[in-house]
Amino acid sequence: MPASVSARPESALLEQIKNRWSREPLQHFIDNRWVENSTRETFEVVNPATEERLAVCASGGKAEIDRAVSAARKAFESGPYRKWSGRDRGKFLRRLADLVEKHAEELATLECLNNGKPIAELRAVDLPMTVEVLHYYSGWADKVHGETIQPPGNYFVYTRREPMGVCGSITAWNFPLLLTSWKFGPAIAGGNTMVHKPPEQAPLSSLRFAELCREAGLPDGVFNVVTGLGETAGEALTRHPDVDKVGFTGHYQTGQLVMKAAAESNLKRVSLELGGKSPNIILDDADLDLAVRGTLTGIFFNQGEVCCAGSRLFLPKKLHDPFLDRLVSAANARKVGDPLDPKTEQGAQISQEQFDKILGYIEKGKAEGAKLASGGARCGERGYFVRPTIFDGVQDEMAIAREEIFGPVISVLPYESLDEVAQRANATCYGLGAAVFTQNVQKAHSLAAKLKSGTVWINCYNAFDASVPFGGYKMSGFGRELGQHALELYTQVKAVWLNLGS
Ligand code: TXE
Repeated sequence: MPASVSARPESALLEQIKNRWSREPLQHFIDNRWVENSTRETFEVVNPATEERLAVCASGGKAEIDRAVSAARKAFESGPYRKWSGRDRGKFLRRLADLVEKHAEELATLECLNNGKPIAELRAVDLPMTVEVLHYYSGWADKVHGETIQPPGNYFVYTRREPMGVCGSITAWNFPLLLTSWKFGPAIAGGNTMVHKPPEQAPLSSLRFAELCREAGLPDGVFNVVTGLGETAGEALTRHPDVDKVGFTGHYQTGQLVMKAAAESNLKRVSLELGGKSPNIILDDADLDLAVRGTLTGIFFNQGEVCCAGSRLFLPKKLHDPFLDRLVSAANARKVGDPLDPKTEQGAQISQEQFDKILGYIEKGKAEGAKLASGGARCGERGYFVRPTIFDGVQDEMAIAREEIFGPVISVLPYESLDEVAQRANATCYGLGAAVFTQNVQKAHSLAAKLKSGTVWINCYNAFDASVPFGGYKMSGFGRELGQHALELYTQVKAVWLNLGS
């Protein structure tokens, strides 16, 4: 990190990053070396804040996935990694955490240019949490073990917790580096090897991460990165007969394709972290300052491109006007713009496609009769910036209240009673996050129990830690990332029976 985290990234660093990644076309990182694509196919990576080309990446397909999977298989079955003890893997994860920390400013700047999110958030959230995740799983690596069981009869039984094998990982563009670490940490702690397909919109930090893995001493073939599109590289990975597991983050419809491909190939294990339409419920005794702050974080953090964004705000009639007044003035005061400016609070949306999608939902909201209380338009002339947008008077059946927008758009839904609000909050196909703001402990916990959601935040929003499981109910997916639970996705249990004689 630079001497002052309140400074812009240094211009020498910016130049160095731009020069390095604009060398074209980039290659895949397979078996600890840069590998050319088998065809001339490429895709462009754009800086969403300027709409300028940042890099040209190799568009990998079946041939590259085959090559990466065979490197990962070899490393898993017979490479030096096979001989690494859990403690060795833990030491490696610690070395990698230190290297990521050492290069944090470079990685934050690279991600800022590629993803468009504010440098301040990268320095405060994405990078520190990536380091924490690696440290956290370094601690688990030598604690993945089985149990002993004494069934009836003269037997001694023990279980072994073994790695899955070759694990595929397919991630989304909203937290490119951080999501990579969420899959990498438990996969390596569990003794697996990996083939990673980063999002085509933001693949650069994954490539740099792979280089750092090599520098930290990860043997050849253990972590491989193939850049490419979902329907080619992603599809080839999910259909590959020699991949044992795929961890996926993205849209629920893509999740369905991943499951289908897994089912039709080799029944590889699948875990899915998908979207949401998360309710944020304010009770009439809530601490208003806290609730407004939590609501802002819930919807506007990371430009609203968060799977658990609190996009449905349930407000009791009594609090409606004062709460909305505060929310609107705080939203209007948010600094939207240049992601490299450390004072910026909201950066650019990831792509033209996402930008159009969000503006399309805003038009739909207006057409369906919701009342625009703030925002509702692009910000500036260049770059994919959208003003923080608040819709009031939203009805449950409107598209903006039902569908995942994945942008800085919140719908205000008035309610009358607690029973009603719990039922309406749950009336969605999703179940990823939910929040309750109240000073009444009984109400808080009784609502928390009723909400069908993998996470419930009470008097906070978007609180995360490497040690706390995160994942979905219903169509928000299954399997838990982070915490001890994630190790279950990357290990399998073997029971060994020993006959002790009659
Ligand atoms: O997601 P996709 P996209 C939501 C959000 C957003 C929408 C579309 O609403 O507007 O999804 O975003 C890879 N087989 N979320 O199009 O397509 C793809 O290359 C295998 C919610 O980016 O799901 C990328 O690496 N892989 C979300 C990853 O899947 C395939 C985060 C995610 O892309 C594939 C992102 C296929 N057939 C978007 N097709 C969240 N829950 O956090 C695509 N991919």
